[in-house]
Amino acid sequence: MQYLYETDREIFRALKAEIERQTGQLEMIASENFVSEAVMEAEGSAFMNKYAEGYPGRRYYGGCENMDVVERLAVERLNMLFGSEFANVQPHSGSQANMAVYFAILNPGDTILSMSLAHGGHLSHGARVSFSGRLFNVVHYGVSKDTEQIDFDEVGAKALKHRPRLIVAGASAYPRTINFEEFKMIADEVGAYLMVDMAHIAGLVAAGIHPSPVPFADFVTSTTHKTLRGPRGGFILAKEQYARLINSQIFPGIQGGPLMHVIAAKAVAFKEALAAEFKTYQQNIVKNARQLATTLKDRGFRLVSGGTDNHMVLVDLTDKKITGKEAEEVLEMAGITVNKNAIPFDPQPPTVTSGIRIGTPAITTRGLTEKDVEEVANYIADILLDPSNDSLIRDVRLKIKAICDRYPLYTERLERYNAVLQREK
Ligand code: DSN
Repeated sequence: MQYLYETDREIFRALKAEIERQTGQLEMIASENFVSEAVMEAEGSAFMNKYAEGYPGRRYYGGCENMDVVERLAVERLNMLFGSEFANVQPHSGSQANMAVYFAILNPGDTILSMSLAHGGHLSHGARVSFSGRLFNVVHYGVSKDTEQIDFDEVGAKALKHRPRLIVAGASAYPRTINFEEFKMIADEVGAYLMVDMAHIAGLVAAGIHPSPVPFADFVTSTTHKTLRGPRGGFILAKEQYARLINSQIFPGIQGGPLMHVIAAKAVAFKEALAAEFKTYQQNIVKNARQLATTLKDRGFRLVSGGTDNHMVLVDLTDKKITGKEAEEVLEMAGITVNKNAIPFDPQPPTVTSGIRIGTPAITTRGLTEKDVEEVANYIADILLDPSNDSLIRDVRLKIKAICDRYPLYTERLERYNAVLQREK
């Protein structure tokens, strides 16, 4: 860190402050996680200097022999992890993975049937403000009012009525198991392709804790940095018959040079995910989320769909005297980071919301157990029920700090940063 410090103190200080923020509070944003030191080493490396447009063995630049090793390993490991026939590890993000699949099989104006953002879907599944909503004719399904789970009657009826060319399954704020087989049956009935965006649950799928979409979907897209605990990025899985089509849509279709340092870090994360401990880690994520749900319910909070099957809960705050936005802010003051989130049929606008989404992947990486989660959930409840109580917030902040000290993270890295600063004194 000496080099960064000497070259750019502003960035060094921001980096040090960020690692202190990440380690000194509880990260409970459902889509975030902490990568290993090995993943960070692979990404912060000389791999970032290399152009490698093309694919292993077929590059548009010389000097790619080490890039080929890296990308082949990433692809092999990913296929092993998910039992897939074909993988492309070049998408810079989940959105770009989705874009490549859309461009591979759709023409502008074609119809997509996907989950509404307001009911837990994702921007890149056809929200009007995203490229996907601007280029395609998008029809949405949602959850049923009674169960707050995906309404397959609605999915089936809309598929028959609108005859989409593509059905998209997958969500960013949905706490229940998704039945991919049912989606496949509907897609077959109307002759549509099925794409599953498993970004949130990829780690659970890899560990066999959530049913896999791979046997049912024509295309599976994902990010690498959520439950899967890799670097920020995306990938696409498909049947071998789509390999050339998908490859050409990523490059040269929508991307130029792949980020080889990120692909190296993805390869490391996939190796970690293939290890036996990863399954235990994923089981613990789900146990912790269930504990969070149980304690919050015991404290009088209503959860969307009544609970959770995965790594997150969605808390409905409509009967409490606090909005999602206020809840996010007050919990942050107490050292617990969550995000405001629309709940199905939310009367508030997306900038305010009536809900918060709370996830357990990152705290489980730190090592928190169900007992710790019960303690944290009680602090969350205390604060949300009495959000103007400043002394309570201060008190909880200290208790959260104590939990963080019990489960340290990136200790050596922090020591290195501090050592650099010490030399200044
Ligand atoms: N923005 C991510 C999330 O928080 O769920 C999805 O891409």
